Amino acid sequence: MEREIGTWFRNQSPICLAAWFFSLIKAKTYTTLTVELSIKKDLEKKGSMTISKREFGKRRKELMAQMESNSIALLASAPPRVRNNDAEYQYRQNSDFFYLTGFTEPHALLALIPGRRQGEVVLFCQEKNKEKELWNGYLLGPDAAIEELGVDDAYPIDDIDDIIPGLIEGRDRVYYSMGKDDSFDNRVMDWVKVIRNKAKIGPHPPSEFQVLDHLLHELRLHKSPAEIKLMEKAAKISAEGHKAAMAVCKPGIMEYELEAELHYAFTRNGSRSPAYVSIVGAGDNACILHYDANNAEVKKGDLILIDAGCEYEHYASDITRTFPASGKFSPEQKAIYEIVLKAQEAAIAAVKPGTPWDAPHNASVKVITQGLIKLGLLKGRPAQLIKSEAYKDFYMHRVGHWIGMDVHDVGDYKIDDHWRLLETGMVTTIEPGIYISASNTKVAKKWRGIGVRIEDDVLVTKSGHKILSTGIPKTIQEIESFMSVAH
Ligand SMILES: [Mn+2]
Repeated sequence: MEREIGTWFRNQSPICLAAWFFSLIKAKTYTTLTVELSIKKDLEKKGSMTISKREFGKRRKELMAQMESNSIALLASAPPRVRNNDAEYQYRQNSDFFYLTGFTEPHALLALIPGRRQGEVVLFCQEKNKEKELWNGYLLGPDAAIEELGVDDAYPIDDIDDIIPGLIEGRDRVYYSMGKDDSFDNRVMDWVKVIRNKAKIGPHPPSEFQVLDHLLHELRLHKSPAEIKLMEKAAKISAEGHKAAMAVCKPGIMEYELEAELHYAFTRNGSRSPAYVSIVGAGDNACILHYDANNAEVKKGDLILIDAGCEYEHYASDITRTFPASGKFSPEQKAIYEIVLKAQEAAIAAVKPGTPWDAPHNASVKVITQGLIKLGLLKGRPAQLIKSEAYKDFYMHRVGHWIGMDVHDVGDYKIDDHWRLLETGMVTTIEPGIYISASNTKVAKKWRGIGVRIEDDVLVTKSGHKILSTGIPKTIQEIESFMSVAH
């Protein structure tokens, strides 16, 4: 491919090359124009959005209010992860730890000790160190942490083994995230051993260990107004990415070139990372649910499925759009797309306080089953096909998941074996799909290689719901007219 382009260049006259180059610039200016207008608006609000120190404090108070008396909770920051040899992955704080501290540095630990007279909130973090800071950047240090993060006490992380057994000592119960990180599990046990070894001379070691997750994750499941604002902002940035990719898409472009448009929009708007690995699947790749190779060429007649969302200030967005490579849906693609869109509308309509978690899913299953019968892709009566789960040949996943700081956010879906009821402040994705693989010989050839998913982030509100991910073409008419203007 590269060699072919090289030859092509050498064979062109200078005038011809200049014209070609000019046409490139013109195309680029034109396609990004509509997108850029709204990006600019975003940039004006740069840096103005975060969670307040007060809210982090409120979260700690709420968690401590639910802990058993005479207990301690320990939360560790995320460990840095090696990518290969000396190179590390971009650091991302542990969501639970960040939720309670707002602190983004590694090598830190938070202890919550309700009722402790000398201070209930104790942080351990790296000390200020001129040499380290010269190599790796600014460190907050324990002294400034007290003021900046609003904790009661802060100590150097290097002193933790000397200090923390004394904080655990005399407490009946230790809450921590058990069984997720071997090295942290071992450290907690080491601290307990120190107390046990001294037990003969007085202090008693804790007798109960409890998983912290449940209490904390129930808090995280219910989003505050400030969190919702950040999620809306994340979705807004992602929308710019989706529009940019849609605008430049044409047969011959590579999937990773579309991915680049997404990530360019994310980063230039202040998102430092996608919330998950972006999926850009053209043609049959759209039928692979977790496709992320993103290295195939977009062919004429393909549908492109993009499932991508940025993370903004530790909050995720998760959006999927499916559109035709050439800007025009074929009749078969249209027929499948209409069903998925109707299913998404029905599922979103089912999102309101008091309805069970699976109501939106069931609504989507009903519409998809009926739609597939109408097209002759399923045969039988709707009620019976739903019962036998015949739709699963085409729609094999659930309609959505909680979303928040994690793209698949924390929080139980069932309480006592029953689907829980939706409550104001919860946010879920709604993402039905139909996937007909190119190798599916059970259906007529014209249907094969069509994969469609449409996904938005939906907040449960008092009066029903609010879609957080707006402003991206979604109906067939919206997509076709957006792409015809862009091309
Ligand atoms: Mn999703």
